[in-house]
Amino acid sequence: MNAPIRVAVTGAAGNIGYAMLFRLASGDCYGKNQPIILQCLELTPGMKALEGVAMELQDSAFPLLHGIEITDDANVAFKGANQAFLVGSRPRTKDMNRADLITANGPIFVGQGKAIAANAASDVRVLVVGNPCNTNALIAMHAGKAVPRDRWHAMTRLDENRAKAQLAKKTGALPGEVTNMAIWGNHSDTMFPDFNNAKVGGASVPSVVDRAWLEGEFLKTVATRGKAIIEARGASSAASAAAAAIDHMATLWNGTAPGEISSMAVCSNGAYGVPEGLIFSFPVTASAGNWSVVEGLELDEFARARIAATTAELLSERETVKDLLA
Ligand code: NAX
Repeated sequence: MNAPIRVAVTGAAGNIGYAMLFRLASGDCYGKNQPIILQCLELTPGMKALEGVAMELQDSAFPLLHGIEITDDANVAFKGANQAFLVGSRPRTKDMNRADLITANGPIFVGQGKAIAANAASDVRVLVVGNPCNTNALIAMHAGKAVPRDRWHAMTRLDENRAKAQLAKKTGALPGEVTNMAIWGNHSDTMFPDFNNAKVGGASVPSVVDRAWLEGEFLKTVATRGKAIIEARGASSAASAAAAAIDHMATLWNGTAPGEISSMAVCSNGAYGVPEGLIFSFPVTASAGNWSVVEGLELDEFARARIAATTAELLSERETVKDLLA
């Protein structure tokens, strides 16, 4: 058995938090030999509910759960944290557009970025789930400058998983047979699920699926899936978002299999012409907590146009929050 790691989760009493904590505690992310100490952060009004979640975690008697701390103080939640899931943020209400949401949530990520830099373990890895996650991660990365830039991630794994599921459904394959399904860009409806470089049962996707469907219905279904879930369920994706967050951090922790590509929104180093410093979803490989962008993928004119559009959106989001970027 390894020594326990400290895992911070913000927004821990929310829907995604509730779906995620039990899977973290049961070993689904870091494996059955890796005990964890959960450090859960909530807003003060959410603390009562969080107490109840902590009681349920205790009652589950997970052998790998070596401790649960609950707090409304970010400095306490991130103390010694090796892994951090930044889920808590203000949800978008009917009267808000995307820019309003960005402005409302930005200050949360300034505070949390600073608290991570001041308190977390030297090997900390951070995944931002709270929306708009790419730009929130950008804000946190700037506020937490002492933490190397490659440690800050935003989540596009749910988009990757949704794309895999749609391709599996279309071809009759199992989801596990769909590989190398990379998402480019922003976690928004401008992101580009790169069907050209994806594979089903080892075959290139465009060689087995009609291109018109890929460019049309496939992209639309993946881009609007979150909305479709809200319409059907009356609430936004929670268990699938939690599953994707666990997938992302498990991939980073365990590494990608040889030849496997995954999607992570990470700080651009200029690869594929994406402006440096943007938190941008790239096709990556991972090993022992580190990642690298997969080089040399072919991008046709259609893909390049889609990537240009999602880049433009992220640049405009960066402009909206420029006063928060220290
Ligand atoms: P909930 O509203 O159920 O839960 C959010 C929780 O965060 C609440 O309990 C709230 O009290 C807490 N919170 C708010 N501000 C906080 C702060 N400053 N510090 C600590 N806790 C804070 O939302 P939920 O359904 O769990 O969604 C959470 C976030 O995930 C939202 O921003 C949502 O938009 C985003 N999502 C991101 C996805 C992605 O793929 N990146 C997909 C799913 C989801 O939409």
